[in-house]
Amino acid sequence: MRKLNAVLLVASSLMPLQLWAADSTTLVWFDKPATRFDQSLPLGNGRIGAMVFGGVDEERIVLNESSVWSGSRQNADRPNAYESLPEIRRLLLAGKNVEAEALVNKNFTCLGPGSGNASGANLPYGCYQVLGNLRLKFTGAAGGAEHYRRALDLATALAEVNYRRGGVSFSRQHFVSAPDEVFVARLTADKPSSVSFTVSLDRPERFDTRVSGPNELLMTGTLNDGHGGKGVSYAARLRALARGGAVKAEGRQLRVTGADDVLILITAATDFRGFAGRQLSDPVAATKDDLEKAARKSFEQLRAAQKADHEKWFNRVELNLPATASSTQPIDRRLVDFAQGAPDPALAALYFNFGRYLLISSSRPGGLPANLQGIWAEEIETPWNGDWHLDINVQMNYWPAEVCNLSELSEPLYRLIGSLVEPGRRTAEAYYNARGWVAHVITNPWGFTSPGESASWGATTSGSGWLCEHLWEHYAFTLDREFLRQAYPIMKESALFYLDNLIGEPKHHWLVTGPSNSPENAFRMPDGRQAHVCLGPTIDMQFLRELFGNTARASEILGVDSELRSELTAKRARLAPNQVGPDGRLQEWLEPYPEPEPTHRHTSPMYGLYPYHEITLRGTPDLASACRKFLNARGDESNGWALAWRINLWARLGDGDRAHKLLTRLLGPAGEGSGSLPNLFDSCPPFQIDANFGGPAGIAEMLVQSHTREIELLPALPKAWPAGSVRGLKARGGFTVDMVWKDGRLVSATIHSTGGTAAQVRYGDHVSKVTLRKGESTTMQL
Ligand code: FUC
Repeated sequence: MRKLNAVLLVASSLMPLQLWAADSTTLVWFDKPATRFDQSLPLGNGRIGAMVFGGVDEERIVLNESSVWSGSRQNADRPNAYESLPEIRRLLLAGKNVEAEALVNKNFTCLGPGSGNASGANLPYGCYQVLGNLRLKFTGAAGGAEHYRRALDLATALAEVNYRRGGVSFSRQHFVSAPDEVFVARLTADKPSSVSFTVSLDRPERFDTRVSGPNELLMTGTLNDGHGGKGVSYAARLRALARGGAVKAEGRQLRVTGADDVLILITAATDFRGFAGRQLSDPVAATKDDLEKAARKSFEQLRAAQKADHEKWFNRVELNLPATASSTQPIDRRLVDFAQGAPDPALAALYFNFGRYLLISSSRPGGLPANLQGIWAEEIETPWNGDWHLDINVQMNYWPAEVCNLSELSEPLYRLIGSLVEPGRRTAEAYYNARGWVAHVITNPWGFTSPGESASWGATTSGSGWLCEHLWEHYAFTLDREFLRQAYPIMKESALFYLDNLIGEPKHHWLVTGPSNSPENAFRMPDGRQAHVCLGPTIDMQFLRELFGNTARASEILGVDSELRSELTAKRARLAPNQVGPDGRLQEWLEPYPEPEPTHRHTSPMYGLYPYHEITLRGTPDLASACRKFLNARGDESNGWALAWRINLWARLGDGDRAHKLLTRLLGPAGEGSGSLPNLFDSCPPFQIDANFGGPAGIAEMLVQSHTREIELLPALPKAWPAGSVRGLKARGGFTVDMVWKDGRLVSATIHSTGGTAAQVRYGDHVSKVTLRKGESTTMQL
């Protein structure tokens, strides 16, 4: 691969800097310590997270554990809410949306107090919280630090801090190991007896740290369950293993003096016993057990196991884009230069790799899914409770998983979906007197499925249907029939819910949902008043065509439920169609209502273009053109995740340069607004990880698409990437795609089959058929 990389650099018209080629796409580095969370470097094993600041006088490392969630189960469903449903619907059918919305607010929201609002830390809804801070205060060396460098290697998941101070070179290496369930830091110096510091563990609240052994600290605490009782209990245990010098307890901290080098191990656990995680009852004992096991291994053994584990995922895909002079810089300056117009194609590859890295680090089979901040949070009250939002955000987190060959890492999302079925059935009954299950806009580890507390955003019913897309797409990529067999009942019950909730609208007698919303957007009624609650928003109709279609297809593949299949197929045909408004835009609602905010961040009616694919360039050119008009009117300025969605949308419209323009905007330094924070985390604002996944999914979508029963190569290659190569991207039907391109043209493509099916491969107007058995490959030279 290195060789290929070098060839590409020479081929590139951009200034080649071969030396930096590999690093510029896999290394995020700074020449100074972080003073803020959004400058620190993320590490994680899916469960334990760490953010490395790299201070020279004092180091702070923010620690996380994915199940540190306050709150607990609650019954937020309004009993007998369904009694209001006929009247809400009557008002909507009579065009009295404002009055219907008032009734939704009165009788059709969740039960409080404060369920699902943005400050759930001490409420039953709960909040994802920081585990704590590891603090090291260095003693001994004086003066300023020279040759400072703090780097995160995405390829091997290692964060390093190096500097020289008082004539001594200091070095720190950090990683979080999945195989050994441990955070590891090693502190070394090039002169004996030079490593001296105190070490402590703390948290903004609800913690007790004590010395639990000659070289050990134990921090424990119990979170608020929101009902005035005990919630999740956590434990974090640290051991400092010094070579040379001494480690001694000092109050509630440890003091290391005059060591040659020191190994710090931290284990963490909670007693969360919900839909995912380790199902422990004694986190204190678990941290002891994990620590004893890890401490029996050397640093080299721990690192070898962690590196091999990370590489197993990371090396499945490789994207090479040319490096330039800009690519050699620290990441904060690189972002600024790029925003000012300096070419740096390798930065897109770095961003792509960072997204894959973050998924590997925040979502592992058996664990909880990546939340609004992945697993990285420094707060007790994390923005939006660090939960799972179901009207784009958690879904976007998993957009890159299939195409980027990290299919198995979606398993936590499937667990979450499965966990919503039972509470979702209760919600379906309480509000809609319906069969099946429903989830609205937000959820948490406690099975929250009720509507949100305000009709303006909380009445959206697309959450559960949108989640089911991920079940089908996993099958579409992998052809894993056993997975489909397990997923089918969840899809079926979701479809049953919507079947029971379709009503005929009076004008065309189309079947529509209602009450519902076009996520978080408002419109004006003919009398000028503003409303959100409506019948049949376009997104609902699109995801229902998708859900009904996929469920019917699954029932056919599995040979079950033929009657239901007929019903789904018949009702699907009667759903309100996509409509083009008088101004040529794809319409967002049943009527071409004017909007108070024409550049609203959500692009919900684009759901049919991406992630679903009922609107395609060649299949429905008129609708594709209506999407283009819609997107032009929405504009290119928006929140982080909204920019990321637009990248995918323009890629589906075959406009690589527009997609690249939005990627450039997403990579722009965020400041107080949207874009990229110095450590490459996405700013919504504030920090929200969805665009870190949606952006890379968009990059993949620019390179290969497979939603039209064809594998399309380089469907949206921007002029900014004239040369490059990619290996390992996935296409639906069980294919892996490798490509090399030069001067903006495809040079060669290799298609590997893992599914043993036939495919049509397209490059521009050039179409060819390939039929491969499982394990076979074919290479096309152009
Ligand atoms: C959705 C978005 C907001 C924010 C929140 C977490 O509600 O509309 O912008 O991203 O999720």
